[in-house]
Amino acid sequence: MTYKRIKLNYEFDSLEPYFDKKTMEIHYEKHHKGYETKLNEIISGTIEEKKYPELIDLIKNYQNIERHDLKIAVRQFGGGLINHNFFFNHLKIGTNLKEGKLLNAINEKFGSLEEMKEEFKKNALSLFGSGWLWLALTKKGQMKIVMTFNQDNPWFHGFRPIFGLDLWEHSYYLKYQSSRGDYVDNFWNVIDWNKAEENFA
Ligand code: MN3
Repeated sequence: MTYKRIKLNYEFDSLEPYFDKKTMEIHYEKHHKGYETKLNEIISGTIEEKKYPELIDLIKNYQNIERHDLKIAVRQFGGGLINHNFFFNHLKIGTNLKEGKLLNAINEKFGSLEEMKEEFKKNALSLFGSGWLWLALTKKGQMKIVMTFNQDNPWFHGFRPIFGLDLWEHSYYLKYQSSRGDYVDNFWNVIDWNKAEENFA
């Protein structure tokens, strides 16, 4: 298997009570594993697998894949795999953003951290269907809230993500049902700001 899920460096119940154990377990062991399995099944033995052994390179070059079914698979399952690897890697309780370059950039763009959170939530609530919301940088280094549909991701579109939030119902419905806004509010309790700063740097 060429492309792999990250190993979680925390337990399924580590993000309680904000992200519940059952949701985390199903999310990682069923959904995330499904993207991993399906991508590897279809890409095994292809030229693309040899050419891009790193998932990030496969994702960045997805537009160049000629075989139609493979291109679709990379978009859906490759996208799902990299999105969840990125997302699960920046979850941790108890970090904060009190100073530093990321906070300065957020303040400059949005006015304050609170205003960024409000803007992020407004965007999250406006998503119709399934997708993701990201804080990302454009090629020119401008900070931007970016929405992507299905398992599309910022790399497809030339953005570099700082952090992302899964807005598929499978990521919150067991605990929050239709209250997506509460899920977004609680995301701020489990975001690992240290990882976000690393991603920004
Ligand atoms: Mn998901």
